[in-house]
Amino acid sequence: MTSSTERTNIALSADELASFHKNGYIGPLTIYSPDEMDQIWKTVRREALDRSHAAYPEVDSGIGAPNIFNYDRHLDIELLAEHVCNRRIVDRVASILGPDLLCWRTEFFPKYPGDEGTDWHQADTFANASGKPQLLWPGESEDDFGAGTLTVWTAFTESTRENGCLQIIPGSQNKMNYDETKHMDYNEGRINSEVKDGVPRGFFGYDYRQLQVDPHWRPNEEDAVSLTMEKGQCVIFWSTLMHASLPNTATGKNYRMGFASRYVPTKVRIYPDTDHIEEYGGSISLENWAAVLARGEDRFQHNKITSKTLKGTPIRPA
Ligand SMILES: O=C(O)CCC(=O)C(=O)O
Ligand SMILES: [Fe+2]
Repeated sequence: MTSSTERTNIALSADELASFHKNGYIGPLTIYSPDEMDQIWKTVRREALDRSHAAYPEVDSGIGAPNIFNYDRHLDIELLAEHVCNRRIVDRVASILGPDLLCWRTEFFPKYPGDEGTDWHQADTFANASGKPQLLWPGESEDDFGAGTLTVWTAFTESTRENGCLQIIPGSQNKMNYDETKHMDYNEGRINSEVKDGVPRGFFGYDYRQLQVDPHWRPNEEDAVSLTMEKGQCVIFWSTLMHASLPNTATGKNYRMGFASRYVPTKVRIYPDTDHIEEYGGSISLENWAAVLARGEDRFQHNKITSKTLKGTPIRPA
């Protein structure tokens, strides 16, 4: 296959794009074969234990705990830097956001047997936990409804209903049911303690219901779709789409590991007037943070961009 045919094949088709605009998500899409994914995850899992070059090395929390110290490991782990620039991902994201793309955040989302599901939520400015907008689209003021970010959630292990797959409500991306300027209080003791509409769920120590615009509203769970995925598949969705996950009710070693990469076009301002973030009971300095130009070029220069990992290896945009 020539590279030009491959490029045409990787972009979203007209039908896929139409479906994305209607439903707010597209997928599952295959990025890696299950064997390739196994190999990548095996290496990443081992390398993640070495935090000596991590952007936020303060606390050794391992990748068992979803918290801010596990943000942005693509900045020090080469395979993750390659993942966020993978053409199978970024060419599809470019079909939606345009050719010039920044990856501004990655996060591990593990669910181990016994873990609660993730609360239903939507994120637009990402002020949800930190209290301060983390994204500002051109022309958007801090209180407006903006466009959020595109999240590419890749199943690093198989993701099933039993081990806590992602759920979404198709078409819910254009109306925010949550007000990110409201406050949520963090309480570690809340983890694994609540059942919401019959499902054990929480938001990693927060209760996302605290942000509801209407405290009496309930998500329409009958409309929810459970996104089961083979390892190596991903789903692309607006962060403003209603999303959640099921609890992991499996036993033994059946954990699911999601890896979320978040993209915006280069015109967006990331972390405006912010030098640190406080979320999930921790605080990190953004001194080592930089966006990665994952595709195309940066004609705006609004944001700090790095072309190397924190270990000094080159990062090559697609
Ligand atoms: O994996 C999960 O449970 C939640 C993922 C999520 O909220 C996200 O990727 O934005
Ligand atoms: Fe989310």
